Order: sequence, then structure tokens, then C-alpha cells
Amino acid sequence: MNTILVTGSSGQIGSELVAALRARYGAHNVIATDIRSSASITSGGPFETLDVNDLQSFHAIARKYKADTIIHLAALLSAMAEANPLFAWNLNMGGLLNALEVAKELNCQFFTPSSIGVFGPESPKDLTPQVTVQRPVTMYGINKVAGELLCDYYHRKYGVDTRSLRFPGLISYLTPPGGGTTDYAVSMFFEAVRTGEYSSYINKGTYMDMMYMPDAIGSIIQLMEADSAKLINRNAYNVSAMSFDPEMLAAEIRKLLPAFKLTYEIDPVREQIAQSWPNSLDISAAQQEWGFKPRYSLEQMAYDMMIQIASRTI
Ligand code: AKB
Repeated sequence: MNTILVTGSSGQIGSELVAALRARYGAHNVIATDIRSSASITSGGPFETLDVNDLQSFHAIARKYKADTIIHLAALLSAMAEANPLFAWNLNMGGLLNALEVAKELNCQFFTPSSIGVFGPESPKDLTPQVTVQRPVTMYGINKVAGELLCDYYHRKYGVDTRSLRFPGLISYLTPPGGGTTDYAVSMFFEAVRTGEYSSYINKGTYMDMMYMPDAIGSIIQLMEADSAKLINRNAYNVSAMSFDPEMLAAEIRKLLPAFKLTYEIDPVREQIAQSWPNSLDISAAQQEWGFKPRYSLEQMAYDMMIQIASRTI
């Protein structure tokens, strides 16, 4: 990776990934793009406004900077996609197809995130295998399965070096997520520190996989730097660092905030999406093929989140 173009740079993953890439590869070698700008992205290195559905502009920007790597993050998350399925199809699939076309034309290495959303009610629920039934029942999941297949197609047919990770819920104290099903976990921390209580839209006993953002950023860089010849399941690897339900997360928060109160007001749409996803993933393919090893457990992540949010609130 010498010159890296990132789409969706102002989003939850993008804003932290761009900073990490700029620190590692040099600020001027990372071109942040987004349909909207944010101060942290525009100030630290090159920034271009880009609508990923505009193929001509996508090409022009990639050519202008002689990009050799594309990290395509621009997408609508699960809950938002359920509310706007047609818009989600057009953005998630149209944007990905354009990104792959540019990667093909300019011979770029390519990364795009997949998700635990690729699984559905017919997939095994516990320790969901790397290769198994993928019949999602959400628009987001359908987009992500089609995306995995498209990435494999561009690799096989055109030799594009495509790589991807099936991300679980990502937890960060810096940039809030938007429009996802797993967002409750992030909100619980912020509300705990702000008000001492949180009303969860995900039910007690509903387990989902999660990962702390530093591990997510580290795993993207590690996968992109891995030996291509070893990547059998390149589109896309199961990755995860923990699995919990709202009660387990609340118990961790109470270690630092004993009076924290958790109540429930279930959102049927997001609860149904969560019910259709795995309880936990089998991550052995990522461990074996490129050495995936997350650093943060639930306990370590929760402690760090509480300290970081509290120190920023004072
Ligand atoms: C979402 O909840 O939509 C995302 C995801 C798991 O892909 N965080």
C-alpha cells in the first residue's frame, strides 16, 4: 500500500482508519473522500468530496493521486437500510461496483468491510462457521452477501487483490456509529456516563459479536499487509473479539458505575435483525490464514471505554 484512497472517510470506521493509515504510511499518501467532510479528516491530509455512485469522479480522483489501494467504506448500515431498502441497494451495491471497477482499471489492491449481517436465521447460531449457509433476511445482509460474491468475482475474473472482513458491532469512544443494529452497545456507555441510566432497544438475552475499534483498525491493516497467497477465504473473514447481551455489558459498566440502571424499550425492527444474526462467530480461518489476534476482551474494552468517555466529559 503506497497511495491509499478511502471512501466513507467521515464515518465510524473511516475517521479512525484514516488517522491510523496517515500515521503509518504518511499523511499525503492517504486520500480521504466522503460525500460530506469532517474537520479531523480534511485537516490531516488530502481530502476530496466524492459521491461513490459517480463513477467518473471516482475514476478521476483515483487517477489524480495515482491510487494503488482502495478502501471502500461508504455504505448504509443495517437498521437504516431496512428503513430505506431501495436507497440501500443503490448505494451499497452501486458504490461497491464503482469502487471495484476503479480498482480493476488502476490495478489497485482493494478492501471493503462485510458484516455478521451476511448470516441469517438458517445459519448456525453459535460459533457460526466461516463457510456455512448465508441466507440473510435483511436488505443490508443481502447487499453484503452480494458484495462478498462480487469481490470474489473481481478477484477470479480480473485478478483484483480483493480482501474483506465480516465485522461484528464496532465499539468506539471517538466517532458514533449511525443506523446500525449493534449501536446500542456504544450508546449504553455514553448514556451511562452522562445520565447513569440507559434504555436498550435490544432485548435481554440477545447476544451479538462485538469488537473494540483499535482491534478493527489493526485487523484491516494486518489483512491488507498479509501475504496474498495465504488468503483462501479472502472475501470475507469472520472476525470478532467478544459476544455479549445488554445485561453482560451493563454488568461491566457497573464495575465502575455501581448505580448504573438498565431498562428496556425494545425496537421490534432492530431486535428482529439482531435475532437473525449469530450469537458468536468461529474466527479460526482469520487466525490461521493471517494471524488475527484481537487485544481487547469485553472487560478490557468496557474499562477503556468508561475511562475515555469520562475523561472527555470532565
Ligand atoms: C450494524 O449493526 O449494522 C453494523 C454491522 C454489524 O454490520 N454494525
